[in-house]
Amino acid sequence: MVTQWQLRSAFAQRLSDMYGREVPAYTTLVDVSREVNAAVIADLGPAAERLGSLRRVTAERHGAIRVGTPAEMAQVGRIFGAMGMYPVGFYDLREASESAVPVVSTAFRPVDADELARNPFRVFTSLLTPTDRRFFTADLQDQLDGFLADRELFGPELLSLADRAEADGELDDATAERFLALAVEAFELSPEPVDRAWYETLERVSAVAADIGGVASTHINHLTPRVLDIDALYRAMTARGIAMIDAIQGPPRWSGPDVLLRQTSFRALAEERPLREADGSVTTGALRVRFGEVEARGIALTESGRARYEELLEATDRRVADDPQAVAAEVARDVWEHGFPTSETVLAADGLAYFDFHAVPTTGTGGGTPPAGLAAQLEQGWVRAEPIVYEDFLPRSAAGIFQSNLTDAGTRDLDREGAAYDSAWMSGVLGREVLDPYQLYAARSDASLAAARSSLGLAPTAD
Ligand code: OOG
Ligand code: NI
Repeated sequence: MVTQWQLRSAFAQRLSDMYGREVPAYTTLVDVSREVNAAVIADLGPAAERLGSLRRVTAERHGAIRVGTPAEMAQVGRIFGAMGMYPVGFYDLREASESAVPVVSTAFRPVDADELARNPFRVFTSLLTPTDRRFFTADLQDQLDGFLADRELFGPELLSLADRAEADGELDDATAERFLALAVEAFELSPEPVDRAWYETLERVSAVAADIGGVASTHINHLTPRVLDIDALYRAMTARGIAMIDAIQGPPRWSGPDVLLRQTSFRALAEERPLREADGSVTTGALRVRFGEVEARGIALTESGRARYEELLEATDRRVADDPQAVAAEVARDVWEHGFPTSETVLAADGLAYFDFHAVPTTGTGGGTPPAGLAAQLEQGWVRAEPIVYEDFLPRSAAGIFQSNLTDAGTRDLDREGAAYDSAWMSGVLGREVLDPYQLYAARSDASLAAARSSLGLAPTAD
C-alpha cells in the first residue's frame, strides 16, 4: 500500500523529473542548490540542520499552479487532499502587486509536524478573479467564462482516484501508480496550439490572466528547491550566466536568526509553443511564463513578530526612497541590525517567533525549582527552544516574484470597484476550510510548552 505521504513524496519527485525535462535551467538550479547545501553543511556542521535535516531540505520543493474557475480550484483541493495537503493561508495578490496580477491564492501543504518532516511539499495555488471589474469588463468575463467552461483540466479518473486516496488514506501499488501518472500529466505543458488572438486579448489585461485563461490546460509554473545559503546560490547562478532577478525578496542577509522566507528567481525563459492564427494555421511562437525560483526558509514569526517584520520593510522602503544612492539590501541590513532581535532566545522570550519547547529536567538537580517565566526558564536552561520552520509564503514577495517576471504591467482601471474575495470565500469554493497559519504554529508551540512545563512539575500554562 502507498500512504498519503508516500504519494506526496512520489508526486513531488516525479513532478521534479518532469519539470527538469521541460525546463532544463531548473535542473541547473537544483544542482547548484545541492552544491550550496553541501558546502554549508561542510562549513557549519550540525548547526546547518537547525531548520530542517539535510534529507528534508534536499527533497523539499514548492510548486506554483494557477487555475481559472472555482470548480477547477475545488478539484485541485481534491487532488492535493489525496496527498495529505490542506489549504493554508489566503493571499490577495491583487492588492500586493503593482502590475496587474488578478488572482487570489492559497497554499496546499501538510500541517502536522511529523507529516512536514516526512515531506513538506507545498503548492502555491492561484485562482483568477474575472469578476473584478478593475481588470475584466463584463464582456471579457463572459468570454472567459465561456472559454473556461469548455475545458477540462483534471479528468474523472484522476479525481475519483484522488477521492479514494483521501477517504482511505492510501492506495494499493497499482492504483497509486495510475494516480501519480495522471496527476503529473495534468501539470505538463500541453502541446495543444494556443489561440493567439484570445491569448493576446487577455495579455493586454494581464500576462497572468493570459497564462491561466488563454490556454486549454494548466501547467506547473515553477518548482522551487530550498537552499541553505541563498546569497551563495544567487552568486553561483549568476556566475553560470543565468540572469537572476534584481533582488532577493524577504528579509535581508544579516547577522541575526533566519526568519520567514527569502526567495529569488531567474527570469521566465522563452519557450516554444504552437500558436493558432486567425486563419486557422498553426505557427510556432515563444511564450515567457515559466521561471525558476529558489528559497531559503527561516523561523515562523508570530503575529507580533510579523508586524515587526512589516515595520522594518516599510522603514527600509522609506530610507531607500529618501536616498537614491542607497543600496536596498544594505539599508535593509542596517534597519534589521537595529530593529530586530539578534538571538533566538529573545525571539522566544518576547513571543515574536514560534518554537517547540523541551524540558531539560537535569538542570534542576541540586534542589532548585524552575522559575515561573519562560524567559528565565530559557536563560537558566530549564527549557530548550527549537525553532519552528516557516512553512508558508509572503504576499509581498509572491507579488514581487510574479511581477519581476512580467514584461508588461497590464492594465487596471482603479476607478472601478474591486470584487471582494477572502479566506471564507475560498473555503466555500474548496469545500474545505482554509486554515489559518498562525493557529497551526501556535497550537504546535503551545502544546510543546504545556508538555515541557508538565515535565518540570509546573501547571500547563504560566499565570
Ligand atoms: C506564484 C507566485 C508566488 C511564491 O513563491 O511566492 C510564489 C505564481 O507565479 O503562480 O510561488
Ligand atoms: Ni514560488
